[in-house]
Amino acid sequence: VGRKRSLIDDARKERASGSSSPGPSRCDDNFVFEEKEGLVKLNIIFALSNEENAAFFKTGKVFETFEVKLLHIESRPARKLKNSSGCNDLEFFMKCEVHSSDKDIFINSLKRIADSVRTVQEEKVPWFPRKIRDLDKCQLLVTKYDPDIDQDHPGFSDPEYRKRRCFIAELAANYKEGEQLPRVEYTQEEVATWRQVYQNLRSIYPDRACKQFLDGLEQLERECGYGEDSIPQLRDVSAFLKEKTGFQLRPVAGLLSARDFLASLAFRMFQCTQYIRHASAPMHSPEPDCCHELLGHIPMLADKEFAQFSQEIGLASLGASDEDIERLSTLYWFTVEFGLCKQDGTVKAYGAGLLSSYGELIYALSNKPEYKPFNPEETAVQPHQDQTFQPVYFVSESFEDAKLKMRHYSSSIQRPFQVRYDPFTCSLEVLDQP
Ligand code: HBI
Ligand code: FE
Repeated sequence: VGRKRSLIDDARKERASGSSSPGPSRCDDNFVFEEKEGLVKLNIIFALSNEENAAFFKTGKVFETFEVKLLHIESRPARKLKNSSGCNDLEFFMKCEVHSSDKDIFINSLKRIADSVRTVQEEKVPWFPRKIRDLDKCQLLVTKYDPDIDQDHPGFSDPEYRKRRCFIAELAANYKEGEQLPRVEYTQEEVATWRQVYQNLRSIYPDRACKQFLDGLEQLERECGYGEDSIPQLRDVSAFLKEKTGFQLRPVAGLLSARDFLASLAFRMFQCTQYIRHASAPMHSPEPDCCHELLGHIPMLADKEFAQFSQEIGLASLGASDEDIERLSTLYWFTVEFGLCKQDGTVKAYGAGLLSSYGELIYALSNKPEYKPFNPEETAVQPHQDQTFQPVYFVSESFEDAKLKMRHYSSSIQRPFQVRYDPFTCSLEVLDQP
């Protein structure tokens, strides 16, 4: 202990005097060390001069002093020749575990003996929610088509509309998991917009929507007050879905980042906007609104198989790399948003983007667009845009077929762990793979 104290004191003095080792690279102060029960894991690299007598054993003393647990060690010739005699230095790579409070002093102590001391980052897994309450932290909004920013937004020059949007956005921003879903008292103008959308779409669903959608919508009309006369409340719709498929809703202020949106699906949670599009453009909205969610998405989420399909996409997204999120998000786009499937020999729509857009639903099922068979590897890299109709739609043989292909694709995503959803606790079990 006495020895440890003196090393610590030395290190403190060194820090106080402002001198630091002149090595080419040093410990990165911004590095995020994962801490657990007062211990941190470090991956540390350092070089030792061949000329320094028994330097390696001196580093061992440092480990001993700070009670650092060595987990792994490798050595290799250092890349740089340190002196003209051509004598090779050795470089060491060590994984170890150190008391969090000793981390900096430990590293500084090594720097007195070794050269080029540096820590390297473990392959990092992006944060993801483990329990349903963590979804309060999945609220990263994408500022795209914002009526306060985007001049082309139909509500941009309507201060009343923008005020209303702010009010509804606040409700979502203040919502915490487990609270009652906020109710919104919709104005006559808002209901009139809803009515127009509802009437138009409802009249073309029977020939164009898949049977799971029609089933779901009929149930919603019977049991959940769906109809042209009022905008359904998220609270009622969430209770309805919970009984049918275990899906629930939570309010969200606008377009969410793909990562946060997909992560919520892993918990059978659908993040749902509560505002309605601007009255001047009832047939089109550049961003998700309650017409899109309530008419496009909700009827499908009342189907057990589709609910499972959605959750599986969500589970595949957890902790995935940015590139994998991009691919999953594209797959989501061409299935959940713009997917077509064969039913009884004809092609029907099951994508919410189609089922909430009068113009595109008719277009997608005309003979104009190109169809391709749904194949995740190809679909995941298909370029797409959200300004006009899609140039291509992917058709799956059936839901079952889409689900199996999707599952196969998901299992090809590389992650250093496995996740399993526990429906009893609504949380994730994360299983490390050795
Ligand atoms: N955010 N509020 C909201 N609603 C969506 O339907 C939605 C989203 N963010 C991303 C998204 N959908 C998907 O298109 C994918 O990017 C995951
Ligand atoms: Fe959507």
